[in-house]
Amino acid sequence: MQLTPYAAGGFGAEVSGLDLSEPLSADDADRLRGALDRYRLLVFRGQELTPEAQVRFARSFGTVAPPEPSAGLSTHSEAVPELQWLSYLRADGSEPSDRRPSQADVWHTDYAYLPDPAGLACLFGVEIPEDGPDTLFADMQGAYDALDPDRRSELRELRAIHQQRGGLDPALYRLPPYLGPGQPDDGSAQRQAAHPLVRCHPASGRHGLYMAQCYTIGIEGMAEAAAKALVAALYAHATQQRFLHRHVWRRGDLLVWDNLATNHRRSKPLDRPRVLHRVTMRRKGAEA
Ligand SMILES: O=C(O)CCC(=O)C(=O)O
Repeated sequence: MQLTPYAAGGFGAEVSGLDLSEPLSADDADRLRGALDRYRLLVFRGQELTPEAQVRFARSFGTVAPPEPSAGLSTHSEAVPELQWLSYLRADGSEPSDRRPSQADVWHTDYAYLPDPAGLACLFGVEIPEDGPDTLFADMQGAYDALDPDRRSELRELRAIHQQRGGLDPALYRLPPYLGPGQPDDGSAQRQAAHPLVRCHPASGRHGLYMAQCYTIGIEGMAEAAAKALVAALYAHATQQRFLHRHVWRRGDLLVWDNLATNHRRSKPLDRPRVLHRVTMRRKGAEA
């Protein structure tokens, strides 16, 4: 197994020399967990993975979390309920009727609106069109480190509030259909959680900005306008080119990322058939 870091700053690395359709050795699994804590994003190319093999691979990083309902995501099959299917087409194969951008088209960390969000996720490229969309990743630890020390201590005092159908500018995108057909909107599908705006990584001890354009609705104890301005300023900082990695998809790519340390988004809204398989995990041995 070989690791090639993408950047001098250590954000993202490509892993070669592993066939993930076969079970990982305990030694390789250990090295991959360590590499993910260090690089926050791992990319494997040229894999042939069944849904079962992807779930087995995901289990090397921790407990596989039950899928959460999200825009464009549906459970793959009853046989593999842990795996979600992220597609342009609807589950019945029809074209989407609402083509506005979705929450995946703005910067986010997955499921920030849950009290204990799954800390890790992996995506496998099954059907990949030419010309994207790509997936963009932002290094939220690198962005935090680059702030000046006073700013860092101020931010460490704050807690951000995240909501499932939220975001400081919800008009930007289409919200997912959280409710099933005929299910009354009694508010139960509207989940909310508060987390420190700066989270400390349980394995590396590094701090990172923890926020999501599509979920963060405010900062505890701060007026809405001030919270909006703060989150916008932090995004302007964290999404500078020097903190970004763009993944240009090929069929057979498998990506694993750490949601405590990164944000991600699609480079442009889906407008053509594309299928990714997705599994989310809770880190082994630590709270996510
Ligand atoms: O479709 C993509 O490129 C990104 C998917 C995404 O945002 C997610 O899986 O959370």
